[in-house]
Amino acid sequence: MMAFKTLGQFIIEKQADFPYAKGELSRLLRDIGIAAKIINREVNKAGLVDILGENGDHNVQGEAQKKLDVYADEQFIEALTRGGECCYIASEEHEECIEISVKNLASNGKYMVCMDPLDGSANIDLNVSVGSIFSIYRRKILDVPVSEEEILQYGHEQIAAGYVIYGSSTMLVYTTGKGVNGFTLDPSIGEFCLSHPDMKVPVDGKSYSVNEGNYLKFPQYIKDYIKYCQEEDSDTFRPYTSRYIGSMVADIHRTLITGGVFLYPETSSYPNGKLRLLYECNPMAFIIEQAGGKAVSGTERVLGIKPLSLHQRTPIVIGSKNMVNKVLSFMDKAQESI
Ligand code: P6P
Repeated sequence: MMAFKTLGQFIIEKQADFPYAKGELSRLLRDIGIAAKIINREVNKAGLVDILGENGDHNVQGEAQKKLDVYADEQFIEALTRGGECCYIASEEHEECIEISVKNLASNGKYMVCMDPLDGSANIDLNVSVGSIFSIYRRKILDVPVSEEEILQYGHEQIAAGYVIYGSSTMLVYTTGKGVNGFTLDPSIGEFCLSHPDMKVPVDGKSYSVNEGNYLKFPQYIKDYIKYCQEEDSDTFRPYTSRYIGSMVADIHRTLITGGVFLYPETSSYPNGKLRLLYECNPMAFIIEQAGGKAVSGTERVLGIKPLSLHQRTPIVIGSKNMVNKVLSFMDKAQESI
């Protein structure tokens, strides 16, 4: 039986990538892995334990909060607090940031985490894959109290980003800017083991992923692109397959592995797109770019968008480089015709 390298061994091994690292980032990634294992245990038995259904509360998005959402949020906050490397958390489940501070500033954590503790929550009761998404920034000034504008950094300033997908198996996929690696949880030993080293997005794909129920609300260039996907052309493997799970982590994970393009464009109901910049689009864009893919809002690179607020939304087109560029060519054509 091949002995897999565990997440912990891999993180320590890669610590050498950061000449000045004293282990803080390694410990922070370890803390996230611990929370993921605890959440995985509950997600896997959600159908059995009275943890499904709504707890009567609502989160800042006004969405009915599922108990598992709250549980996942609590587990990440607890693990990050206990680990001591993180001083500030922006979570989808909280309107304001959570400060984790100890008495003297000097011993506070140097890192800040943006997270969606359980993305795709509408699918929880349907037994469809859900996931956790995280994005890590480093503080730039250490001797002053942390504040919200410090976490509003460009996506290209991320130190690390990753997701956990709770699916047919549980995987943790992350990047620290030196490529993307995937780890599969081996329940028999309770460890994430390196199963997908150096992940790369195929430059082309044969599937597109978009909620076509919004078709009438899309801008014309997106409608034109969807029609392009459905045309018969064997040279470009069209018509493409349509695959949409409605859980961003699952849709992006498939795109990372098989290639393809995922789109959540602006619509008349979501003029700035639906997905959140800080804890959905930026981490996924960092991962996909590190794997050789591309992620744009339409008008600009996702990682180049200046965040102005914690729960800011952005449109997103992300995946195989050639397919994202094709979408952009439809946008350019539409703009020329104005
Ligand atoms: P729609 C889940 O609620 C989520 O935030 C993402 O995980 C997913 O990609 C998107 O919303 C689905 O949105 O409007 O297609 O149901």
